[in-house]
Amino acid sequence: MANKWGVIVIDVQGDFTTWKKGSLAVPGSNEAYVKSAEAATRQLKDLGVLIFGTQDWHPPDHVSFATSHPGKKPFETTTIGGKTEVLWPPHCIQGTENARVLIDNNLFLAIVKMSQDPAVESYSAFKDGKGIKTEMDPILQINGVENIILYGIATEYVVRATALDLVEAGYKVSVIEGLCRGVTSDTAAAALNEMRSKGIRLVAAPEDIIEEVRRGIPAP
Ligand code: VGL
Ligand code: ZN
Repeated sequence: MANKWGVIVIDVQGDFTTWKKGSLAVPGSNEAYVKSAEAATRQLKDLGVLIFGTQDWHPPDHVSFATSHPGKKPFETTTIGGKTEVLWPPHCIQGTENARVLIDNNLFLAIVKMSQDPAVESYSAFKDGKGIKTEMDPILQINGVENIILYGIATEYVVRATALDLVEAGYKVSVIEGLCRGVTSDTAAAALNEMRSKGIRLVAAPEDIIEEVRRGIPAP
């Protein structure tokens, strides 16, 4: 049975939300947003879908933090490992309150922690910035999951990078747009277009896919 449905809830953590006054709060990430993502996750789990999550989990001196680059401010760019990268306010520091996943942790079969290497910027929950794979792929494989439903934060960073790596690895991926939040509307819209152009299916709302799961129709 290698055609099961799975969900990957991306980085719904305090530091990315306005609800928890996070250091890198993205627009529209209020309590109502988190509760709607949680409700959809519970509904999908009740239909038998396997639920996985990701958790940005940085050491305090992570290379993506502006504070690690004297003279640099958050949202400026710099070169890391030969690539131009955005610098962030410190966020999702291992073990801190706002690094917690805000969705009921009992819903998850597993939560994959990411971006733990202090020297490496990583936006994909599938592999890090050096190309080293996380445990995501083996976890999906051991559970026979092939059709993946993705949503969370941030649209143009971890949602985008993870979705692109998953399709490249042969998974079928559907992104629920209404349950994603981006850093800016322009970059989020561009990321959604890029995902669509690379074979990722975009659906507007959880209802659009819940009915399909209920009827047992495999993703296209
Ligand atoms: C993310 C910026 C920095 C994300 C993580 O989860 O999309 N964005 N770290
Ligand atoms: Zn991060």
